[in-house]
Amino acid sequence: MSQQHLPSNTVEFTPWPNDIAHQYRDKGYWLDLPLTEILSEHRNSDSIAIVCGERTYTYRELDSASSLLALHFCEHGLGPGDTALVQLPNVAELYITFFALLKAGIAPVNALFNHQRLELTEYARQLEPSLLIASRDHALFADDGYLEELKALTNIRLTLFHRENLTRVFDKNMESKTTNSFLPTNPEQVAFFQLSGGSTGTPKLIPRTHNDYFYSVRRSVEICGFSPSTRFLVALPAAHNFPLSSPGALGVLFAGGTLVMASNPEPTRCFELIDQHSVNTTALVPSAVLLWLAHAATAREKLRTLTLLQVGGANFSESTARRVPVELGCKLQQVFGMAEGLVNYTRLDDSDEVIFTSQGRPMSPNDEIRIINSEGEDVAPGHTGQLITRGPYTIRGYYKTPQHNSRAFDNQGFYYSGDLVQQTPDGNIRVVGRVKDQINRGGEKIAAEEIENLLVKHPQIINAALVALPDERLGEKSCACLVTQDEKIKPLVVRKFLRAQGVAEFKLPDHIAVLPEFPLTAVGKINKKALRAHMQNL
Ligand code: AMP
Ligand code: DBH
Repeated sequence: MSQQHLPSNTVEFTPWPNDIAHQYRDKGYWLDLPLTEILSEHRNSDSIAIVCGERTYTYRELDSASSLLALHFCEHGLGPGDTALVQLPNVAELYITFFALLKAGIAPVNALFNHQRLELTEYARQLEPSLLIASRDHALFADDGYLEELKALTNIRLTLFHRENLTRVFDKNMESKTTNSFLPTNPEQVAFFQLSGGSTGTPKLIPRTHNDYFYSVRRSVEICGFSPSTRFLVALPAAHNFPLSSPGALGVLFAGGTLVMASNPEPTRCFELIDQHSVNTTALVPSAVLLWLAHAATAREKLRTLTLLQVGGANFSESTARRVPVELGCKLQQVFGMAEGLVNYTRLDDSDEVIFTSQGRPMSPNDEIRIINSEGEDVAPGHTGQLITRGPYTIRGYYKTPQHNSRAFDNQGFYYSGDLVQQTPDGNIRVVGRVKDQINRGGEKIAAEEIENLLVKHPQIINAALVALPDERLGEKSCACLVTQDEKIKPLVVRKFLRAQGVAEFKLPDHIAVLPEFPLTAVGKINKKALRAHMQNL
């Protein structure tokens, strides 16, 4: 499927075929409403939408602050066809900004707060944003050096900083004079970009339309039973697809509940927030669950109000899963999702067996999944194969990467997830491995090729292969295997070299090993399977 060529005030993406789009509309999945409608039902409510440190925002204030900010964008001549690069920590302003951009028809990418120069520059290169929204609390923006670099690379016309000019625009004491008469982009067009964990040299952007994303949020809310009484702790990086949409913050706001912001999943502070704000629901990655379990041994009473813990993003062992209700005193829901679309949930009324031993099943009746072998044939029931999928909220192509798209999607529009799964007779999915060249470091994904490309730029490094090694806490850690000119090359030097290239900290190799040569496959590629086995046996 080729990318659609559109008028200049729209953003490019690969559309669903017309007949399929019709079906999704007929079934009521696509409502042709913009994502801003997430706020519509509770727009005038004085109940609390967001608790962020000492500050709170009611629904009315959230709506009015985002309108003021949208107006500010419009006054600067920004609107449909424009894109924005946003990097904010876990603060209320992240959602205010998100809704403001949607209202003004500007399509943002929300970079994670731990992304560094390399990632941001790549997103900017691909998106050519007209607007930058960032935080001076991030080392990159502490002074204007990097900002100037970005400006030289792009056409950024407006820059707003958190707690500086961004916050002044919508100071919550200012009553909105606006009437919400903005024009978001057409609901079948791109609303914003999600980030892919990736498995290739360059990070990929995921265009999500209003129609598809809104459906995924509404359906998630239905499955997870979110309601006005949901009090959700945002502890994972807020821009990530899981805490944003499964049902995440957008689900909470759609349901009329309350968000409580935590800067990260560190248990001491999170337990206090849960206690103080009667939080009943949250979403974590498995490595954070382990920290919470350890902390709960002495502070369990702080979790009195917690009723539901969603866990996803990386492999979650059955033995840890079984500890959740016993030691944290709440229900467990497993979530297996991807920013490209498909999200699987165990259902709240599933048996313990399903909840503890599977990662759930697709949320939509129209999610099509196939589990295939390396020849592309469906495996026998219960056998292991790669999960491929298409459906009403799974993208048909990454942004502006035709070559990669021809590999990541087949001509039927199925997305190749790279995950190895099995399906149980009752239709639930177990994630058992992966074929994509990626390390899943406690839910943070590292594309091996991206780091290998950086490593071989070092004059002493002849060849590099990044592989996953098992880790008790994170599930996996990364190990950079190097063939070098100087076998005494110091790990410190290698890490410093990578850091100097501006790569996010979590992508720096945990281990570095120098080898005389790499095991090769029959065709002469690095045999990563053999390499991983070799490293594990050392
Ligand atoms: P991303 O590309 O960053 O959106 O990450 C999506 C990937 O995370 C999936 O394709 C899986 O590899 C992994 N993942 C997400 N949820 C789970 C889970 N519950 N169990 C195992 N792996 C998961
Ligand atoms: O890991 C993920 O990307 C993920 C996990 C759970 C996701 O995107 C989601 C739920 O929506």
